[in-house]
Amino acid sequence: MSSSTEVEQKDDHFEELFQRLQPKKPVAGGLVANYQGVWFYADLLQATLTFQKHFKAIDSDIILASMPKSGTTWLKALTFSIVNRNNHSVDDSPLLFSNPHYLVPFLEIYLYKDGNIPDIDSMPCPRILATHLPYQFLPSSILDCSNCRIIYLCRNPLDVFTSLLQFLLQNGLISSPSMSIDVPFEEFCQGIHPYGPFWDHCLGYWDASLKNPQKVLFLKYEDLKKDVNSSVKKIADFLGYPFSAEEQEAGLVEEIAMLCSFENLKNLDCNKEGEIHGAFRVKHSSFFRKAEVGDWVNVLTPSMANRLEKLFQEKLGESGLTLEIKSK
Ligand code: PAP
Repeated sequence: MSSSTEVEQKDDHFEELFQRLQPKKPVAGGLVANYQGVWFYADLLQATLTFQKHFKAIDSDIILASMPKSGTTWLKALTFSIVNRNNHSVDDSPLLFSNPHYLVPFLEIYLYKDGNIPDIDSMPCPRILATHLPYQFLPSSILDCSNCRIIYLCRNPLDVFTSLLQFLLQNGLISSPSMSIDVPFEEFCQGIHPYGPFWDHCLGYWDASLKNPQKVLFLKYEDLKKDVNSSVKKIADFLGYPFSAEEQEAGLVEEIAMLCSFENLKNLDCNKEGEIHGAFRVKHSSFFRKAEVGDWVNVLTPSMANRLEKLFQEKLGESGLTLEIKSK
Protein backbone atom coordinates (compact mmCIF):
# COMPACT_ATOMS: atom_id res chain seq x y z
CA MET A 1 0.00 0.00 0.00
CA SER A 2 1.15 3.55 -0.58
CA SER A 3 2.64 5.68 2.17
CA SER A 4 0.48 8.55 3.33
CA THR A 5 1.66 12.13 3.18
CA GLU A 6 -1.06 13.91 5.10
CA VAL A 7 -3.71 13.26 7.69
CA GLU A 8 -7.00 15.12 7.76
CA GLN A 9 -8.36 15.46 11.30
CA LYS A 10 -11.79 14.06 12.10
CA ASP A 11 -13.43 17.38 12.97
CA ASP A 12 -16.44 18.22 15.11
CA HIS A 13 -18.45 18.86 11.97
CA PHE A 14 -18.13 15.24 10.99
CA GLU A 15 -19.26 14.01 14.43
CA GLU A 16 -22.17 16.43 14.25
CA LEU A 17 -23.07 15.29 10.75
CA PHE A 18 -23.04 11.63 11.82
CA GLN A 19 -25.21 12.30 14.88
CA ARG A 20 -27.66 14.30 12.77
CA LEU A 21 -28.07 11.22 10.59
CA GLN A 22 -29.48 9.43 13.67
CA PRO A 23 -27.38 6.27 13.51
CA LYS A 24 -28.93 2.89 14.30
CA LYS A 25 -27.21 -0.09 15.82
CA PRO A 26 -27.58 -3.13 13.61
CA VAL A 27 -26.57 -6.54 14.97
CA ALA A 28 -23.79 -6.85 12.40
CA GLY A 29 -20.99 -4.54 13.51
CA GLY A 30 -21.33 -1.05 14.95
CA LEU A 31 -23.51 1.99 14.45
CA VAL A 32 -24.63 2.70 10.91
CA ALA A 33 -26.27 5.82 9.56
CA ASN A 34 -28.02 6.53 6.30
CA TYR A 35 -26.19 9.13 4.26
CA GLN A 36 -27.73 10.06 0.90
CA GLY A 37 -29.63 6.77 0.75
CA VAL A 38 -26.69 4.51 1.70
CA TRP A 39 -25.83 2.92 5.07
CA PHE A 40 -22.36 3.64 6.47
CA TYR A 41 -20.29 3.00 9.60
CA ALA A 42 -18.97 6.36 10.87
CA ASP A 43 -15.34 5.58 10.01
CA LEU A 44 -16.22 4.47 6.50
CA LEU A 45 -18.31 7.56 5.89
CA GLN A 46 -15.51 9.81 7.04
CA ALA A 47 -13.04 7.98 4.80
CA THR A 48 -15.49 8.20 1.90
CA LEU A 49 -15.78 11.97 2.26
CA THR A 50 -11.97 12.31 2.35
CA PHE A 51 -11.64 10.04 -0.69
CA GLN A 52 -14.27 12.02 -2.62
CA LYS A 53 -12.54 15.28 -1.83
CA HIS A 54 -8.95 14.31 -2.58
CA PHE A 55 -8.82 11.46 -5.09
CA LYS A 56 -7.71 12.40 -8.61
CA ALA A 57 -8.16 9.65 -11.17
CA ILE A 58 -5.83 9.24 -14.12
CA ASP A 59 -6.59 7.53 -17.42
CA SER A 60 -4.75 4.32 -16.62
CA ASP A 61 -6.57 3.73 -13.30
CA ILE A 62 -8.53 0.52 -12.84
CA ILE A 63 -11.27 0.58 -10.21
CA LEU A 64 -12.70 -2.71 -8.94
CA ALA A 65 -16.12 -2.24 -7.36
CA SER A 66 -18.42 -4.64 -5.55
CA MET A 67 -20.80 -5.10 -2.66
CA PRO A 68 -18.97 -6.80 0.26
CA LYS A 69 -18.82 -10.61 -0.06
CA SER A 70 -19.41 -10.68 -3.81
CA GLY A 71 -16.03 -12.21 -4.71
CA THR A 72 -13.90 -9.05 -4.51
CA THR A 73 -10.82 -10.97 -3.35
CA TRP A 74 -11.04 -13.17 -6.44
CA LEU A 75 -11.52 -10.21 -8.79
CA LYS A 76 -8.52 -8.48 -7.21
CA ALA A 77 -6.30 -11.54 -7.71
CA LEU A 78 -7.42 -12.02 -11.32
CA THR A 79 -7.09 -8.38 -12.36
CA PHE A 80 -3.71 -7.98 -10.65
CA SER A 81 -2.41 -11.10 -12.42
CA ILE A 82 -3.79 -10.13 -15.84
CA VAL A 83 -2.41 -6.60 -15.76
CA ASN A 84 0.99 -7.53 -14.30
CA ARG A 85 1.61 -10.69 -16.31
CA ASN A 86 4.62 -9.16 -18.05
CA ASN A 87 6.18 -8.15 -14.73
CA HIS A 88 5.75 -11.44 -12.88
CA SER A 89 5.49 -14.97 -14.13
CA VAL A 90 2.80 -17.09 -12.49
CA ASP A 91 5.49 -18.99 -10.51
CA ASP A 92 6.83 -15.74 -9.18
CA SER A 93 3.55 -13.95 -8.51
CA PRO A 94 3.30 -11.61 -5.48
CA LEU A 95 -0.02 -13.38 -4.85
CA LEU A 96 1.98 -16.34 -3.58
CA PHE A 97 3.25 -14.21 -0.70
CA SER A 98 0.60 -11.59 -0.16
CA ASN A 99 -3.13 -11.54 0.47
CA PRO A 100 -4.85 -9.89 -2.56
CA HIS A 101 -6.17 -7.06 -0.38
CA TYR A 102 -2.61 -5.69 0.03
CA LEU A 103 -1.90 -5.81 -3.71
CA VAL A 104 -5.17 -4.08 -4.61
CA PRO A 105 -6.09 -1.89 -1.65
CA PHE A 106 -9.57 -0.62 -0.88
CA LEU A 107 -9.82 3.14 -1.24
CA GLU A 108 -12.24 3.98 1.57
CA ILE A 109 -11.46 0.99 3.82
CA TYR A 110 -7.64 1.20 3.86
CA LEU A 111 -6.14 4.06 1.88
CA TYR A 112 -8.28 6.99 3.07
CA LYS A 113 -8.94 5.48 6.52
CA ASP A 114 -8.72 7.79 9.59
CA GLY A 115 -8.38 10.94 7.50
CA ASN A 116 -5.28 9.67 5.64
CA ILE A 117 -4.56 11.34 2.35
CA PRO A 118 -2.36 8.72 0.72
CA ASP A 119 0.36 9.52 -1.74
CA ILE A 120 -1.22 7.48 -4.47
CA ASP A 121 0.67 9.40 -7.15
CA SER A 122 3.66 7.34 -6.10
CA MET A 123 1.89 4.05 -6.83
CA PRO A 124 3.06 2.25 -9.96
CA CYS A 125 0.74 2.57 -12.97
CA PRO A 126 -1.67 1.20 -13.80
CA ARG A 127 -3.02 1.68 -10.30
CA ILE A 128 -5.51 -1.03 -9.44
CA LEU A 129 -7.76 0.16 -6.63
CA ALA A 130 -10.92 -1.21 -5.07
CA THR A 131 -14.06 0.13 -3.48
CA HIS A 132 -17.34 -1.08 -2.04
CA LEU A 133 -18.95 2.32 -2.64
CA PRO A 134 -22.05 2.64 -4.80
CA TYR A 135 -21.57 4.13 -8.27
CA GLN A 136 -23.03 7.54 -7.36
CA PHE A 137 -20.49 7.90 -4.53
CA LEU A 138 -17.46 7.62 -6.80
CA PRO A 139 -15.60 10.94 -7.08
CA SER A 140 -16.36 12.84 -10.26
CA SER A 141 -12.74 12.50 -11.35
CA ILE A 142 -13.29 8.73 -11.74
CA LEU A 143 -16.59 9.18 -13.55
CA ASP A 144 -15.29 11.94 -15.80
CA CYS A 145 -11.85 10.49 -16.52
CA SER A 146 -12.55 9.06 -19.94
CA ASN A 147 -10.13 6.15 -20.02
CA CYS A 148 -10.15 5.07 -16.41
CA ARG A 149 -12.05 1.78 -16.21
CA ILE A 150 -14.43 0.29 -13.63
CA ILE A 151 -15.14 -3.42 -13.19
CA TYR A 152 -18.13 -4.31 -11.03
CA LEU A 153 -18.63 -7.79 -9.61
CA CYS A 154 -22.14 -8.77 -8.55
CA ARG A 155 -23.31 -11.90 -6.71
CA ASN A 156 -26.76 -13.17 -5.85
CA PRO A 157 -28.04 -11.58 -2.62
CA LEU A 158 -28.83 -14.88 -0.87
CA ASP A 159 -25.20 -15.96 -1.05
CA VAL A 160 -23.99 -12.43 -0.25
CA PHE A 161 -26.07 -12.37 2.93
CA THR A 162 -24.88 -15.89 3.85
CA SER A 163 -21.24 -15.03 3.21
CA LEU A 164 -21.51 -11.76 5.16
CA LEU A 165 -23.05 -13.49 8.16
CA GLN A 166 -20.33 -16.15 8.25
CA PHE A 167 -17.60 -13.52 7.80
CA LEU A 168 -18.91 -11.51 10.76
CA LEU A 169 -19.09 -14.65 12.89
CA GLN A 170 -15.59 -15.82 11.90
CA ASN A 171 -14.15 -12.47 12.90
CA GLY A 172 -16.09 -12.19 16.16
CA LEU A 173 -18.02 -9.16 14.86
CA ILE A 174 -21.35 -10.68 15.83
CA SER A 175 -21.80 -12.38 19.10
CA SER A 176 -22.76 -16.00 18.97
CA PRO A 177 -22.92 -18.68 16.31
CA SER A 178 -26.16 -19.91 17.88
CA MET A 179 -27.78 -16.48 17.59
CA SER A 180 -30.95 -16.23 15.54
CA ILE A 181 -30.40 -14.82 12.09
CA ASP A 182 -33.85 -13.21 12.00
CA VAL A 183 -32.62 -9.75 12.94
CA PRO A 184 -29.67 -9.47 10.53
CA PHE A 185 -31.85 -11.02 7.82
CA GLU A 186 -34.59 -8.46 8.41
CA GLU A 187 -32.03 -5.66 8.29
CA PHE A 188 -30.57 -6.98 5.05
CA CYS A 189 -34.07 -7.07 3.51
CA GLN A 190 -34.58 -3.47 4.61
CA GLY A 191 -31.22 -2.52 3.11
CA ILE A 192 -29.73 -1.69 6.54
CA HIS A 193 -26.21 -3.04 6.20
CA PRO A 194 -22.92 -1.36 5.28
CA TYR A 195 -23.15 0.01 1.70
CA GLY A 196 -26.77 -1.18 1.45
CA PRO A 197 -29.34 -1.42 0.08
CA PHE A 198 -27.95 -4.27 -2.00
CA TRP A 199 -30.24 -3.71 -5.03
CA ASP A 200 -29.49 -0.01 -5.41
CA HIS A 201 -25.79 -0.89 -5.41
CA CYS A 202 -26.11 -3.45 -8.24
CA LEU A 203 -28.53 -1.33 -10.24
CA GLY A 204 -26.30 1.75 -10.09
CA TYR A 205 -23.42 -0.12 -11.75
CA TRP A 206 -25.75 -2.11 -14.02
CA ASP A 207 -27.25 1.09 -15.48
CA ALA A 208 -23.80 2.64 -15.84
CA SER A 209 -22.53 -0.46 -17.68
CA LEU A 210 -25.46 -0.27 -20.12
CA LYS A 211 -24.95 3.44 -20.74
CA ASN A 212 -21.18 3.27 -21.03
CA PRO A 213 -19.92 -0.27 -21.68
CA GLN A 214 -16.44 1.02 -22.59
CA LYS A 215 -16.07 2.35 -19.07
CA VAL A 216 -17.97 -0.07 -16.83
CA LEU A 217 -17.76 -3.85 -17.14
CA PHE A 218 -20.45 -5.68 -15.18
CA LEU A 219 -19.51 -9.22 -14.11
CA LYS A 220 -21.39 -11.87 -12.15
CA TYR A 221 -19.74 -14.18 -9.60
CA GLU A 222 -21.87 -17.08 -10.81
CA ASP A 223 -20.54 -16.62 -14.38
CA LEU A 224 -16.95 -16.61 -13.15
CA LYS A 225 -17.63 -19.84 -11.28
CA LYS A 226 -19.01 -21.43 -14.46
CA ASP A 227 -16.26 -20.37 -16.83
CA VAL A 228 -13.41 -18.45 -15.30
CA ASN A 229 -11.20 -18.69 -18.40
CA SER A 230 -13.71 -16.73 -20.50
CA SER A 231 -13.98 -14.15 -17.74
CA VAL A 232 -10.18 -13.78 -17.61
CA LYS A 233 -10.15 -13.02 -21.34
CA LYS A 234 -13.11 -10.67 -21.00
CA ILE A 235 -11.38 -8.68 -18.23
CA ALA A 236 -8.16 -8.54 -20.23
CA ASP A 237 -9.95 -7.31 -23.39
CA PHE A 238 -11.95 -4.74 -21.46
CA LEU A 239 -8.85 -3.30 -19.78
CA GLY A 240 -6.89 -3.16 -23.03
CA TYR A 241 -4.54 -6.03 -22.07
CA PRO A 242 -5.78 -8.74 -24.48
CA PHE A 243 -4.05 -12.11 -24.51
CA SER A 244 -2.06 -12.67 -27.71
CA ALA A 245 -2.54 -15.86 -29.71
CA GLU A 246 0.87 -17.05 -28.42
CA GLU A 247 -0.10 -16.42 -24.81
CA GLN A 248 -3.35 -18.30 -25.31
CA GLU A 249 -1.59 -21.22 -26.99
CA ALA A 250 0.94 -21.33 -24.13
CA GLY A 251 -2.00 -21.71 -21.69
CA LEU A 252 -1.44 -18.43 -19.85
CA VAL A 253 -5.17 -17.76 -19.42
CA GLU A 254 -5.63 -21.11 -17.66
CA GLU A 255 -2.47 -20.60 -15.57
CA ILE A 256 -3.76 -17.28 -14.27
CA ALA A 257 -7.17 -18.79 -13.54
CA MET A 258 -5.45 -21.63 -11.61
CA LEU A 259 -3.20 -19.26 -9.69
CA CYS A 260 -6.25 -17.26 -8.56
CA SER A 261 -8.47 -20.26 -7.90
CA PHE A 262 -10.10 -20.56 -4.50
CA GLU A 263 -8.32 -23.86 -3.77
CA ASN A 264 -4.91 -22.40 -4.58
CA LEU A 265 -5.26 -19.08 -2.75
CA LYS A 266 -6.97 -20.57 0.29
CA ASN A 267 -4.06 -22.93 0.93
CA LEU A 268 -1.25 -20.39 0.74
CA ASP A 269 0.38 -19.48 4.05
CA CYS A 270 -0.15 -15.76 3.40
CA ASN A 271 -3.91 -16.39 3.30
CA LYS A 272 -4.07 -19.02 6.05
CA GLU A 273 -2.37 -16.78 8.60
CA GLY A 274 -2.46 -13.14 9.61
CA GLU A 275 -4.99 -10.34 9.83
CA ILE A 276 -5.71 -7.13 7.98
CA HIS A 277 -6.85 -3.93 9.70
CA GLY A 278 -9.49 -2.07 7.74
CA ALA A 279 -12.87 -1.06 9.12
CA PHE A 280 -12.23 -3.97 11.57
CA ARG A 281 -9.43 -6.47 12.23
CA VAL A 282 -10.23 -9.44 10.05
CA LYS A 283 -8.46 -12.74 9.49
CA HIS A 284 -6.95 -13.30 6.04
CA SER A 285 -8.45 -16.79 6.14
CA SER A 286 -11.96 -15.37 6.50
CA PHE A 287 -11.87 -14.13 2.89
CA PHE A 288 -11.74 -17.78 1.78
CA ARG A 289 -14.63 -19.81 3.14
CA LYS A 290 -16.56 -22.09 0.72
CA ALA A 291 -16.84 -20.20 -2.57
CA GLU A 292 -19.99 -21.98 -3.66
CA VAL A 293 -23.05 -20.86 -5.54
CA GLY A 294 -26.16 -21.73 -3.51
CA ASP A 295 -24.54 -22.21 -0.08
CA TRP A 296 -27.44 -20.13 1.29
CA VAL A 297 -29.47 -23.37 1.51
CA ASN A 298 -27.43 -24.19 4.62
CA VAL A 299 -28.31 -20.94 6.35
CA LEU A 300 -31.63 -19.52 5.14
CA THR A 301 -35.00 -21.14 5.69
CA PRO A 302 -37.06 -21.71 2.50
CA SER A 303 -39.38 -18.84 3.45
CA MET A 304 -36.44 -16.46 4.00
CA ALA A 305 -34.99 -17.48 0.65
CA ASN A 306 -38.34 -16.94 -1.08
CA ARG A 307 -38.78 -13.56 0.51
CA LEU A 308 -35.30 -12.32 -0.45
CA GLU A 309 -35.56 -13.70 -3.97
CA LYS A 310 -38.96 -12.04 -4.51
CA LEU A 311 -37.79 -8.78 -3.02
CA PHE A 312 -34.75 -8.79 -5.26
CA GLN A 313 -36.81 -9.49 -8.38
CA GLU A 314 -39.23 -6.75 -7.43
CA LYS A 315 -36.40 -4.25 -6.96
CA LEU A 316 -34.71 -5.22 -10.22
CA GLY A 317 -38.00 -4.65 -12.04
CA GLU A 318 -37.54 -4.17 -15.76
CA SER A 319 -33.81 -3.45 -15.48
CA GLY A 320 -32.85 -6.59 -17.41
CA LEU A 321 -30.45 -7.68 -14.63
CA THR A 322 -30.83 -11.30 -13.56
CA LEU A 323 -28.74 -13.33 -11.14
CA GLU A 324 -28.49 -17.08 -10.71
CA ILE A 325 -29.56 -18.11 -7.22
CA LYS A 326 -28.78 -21.84 -7.20
CA SER A 327 -25.88 -23.88 -8.42
CA LYS A 328 -26.74 -25.82 -11.60
P1 PAP B 1 -14.79 -8.74 0.78
O1 PAP B 1 -15.93 -7.99 0.21
O2 PAP B 1 -14.75 -8.70 2.28
O3 PAP B 1 -13.49 -8.37 0.14
P2 PAP B 1 -15.22 -10.93 -0.94
O4 PAP B 1 -13.89 -11.38 -1.44
O5 PAP B 1 -16.03 -10.06 -1.83
O6 PAP B 1 -15.05 -10.28 0.47
O7 PAP B 1 -16.12 -12.20 -0.64
C1 PAP B 1 -15.66 -13.36 -0.06
C2 PAP B 1 -16.36 -14.50 -0.77
O8 PAP B 1 -15.64 -14.79 -1.99
C3 PAP B 1 -16.33 -15.76 0.04
O9 PAP B 1 -17.53 -16.47 -0.29
P3 PAP B 1 -18.20 -17.56 0.71
O10 PAP B 1 -18.33 -16.91 2.03
O11 PAP B 1 -19.52 -17.87 0.07
O12 PAP B 1 -17.30 -18.72 0.70
C4 PAP B 1 -15.08 -16.44 -0.48
O13 PAP B 1 -15.03 -17.83 -0.21
C5 PAP B 1 -15.18 -16.14 -1.95
N1 PAP B 1 -13.86 -16.23 -2.62
C6 PAP B 1 -12.68 -15.76 -2.16
N2 PAP B 1 -11.70 -16.06 -3.02
C7 PAP B 1 -12.26 -16.74 -4.04
C8 PAP B 1 -11.74 -17.33 -5.23
N3 PAP B 1 -10.46 -17.30 -5.52
N4 PAP B 1 -12.61 -17.94 -6.05
C9 PAP B 1 -13.94 -18.00 -5.76
N5 PAP B 1 -14.49 -17.46 -4.66
C10 PAP B 1 -13.66 -16.83 -3.79
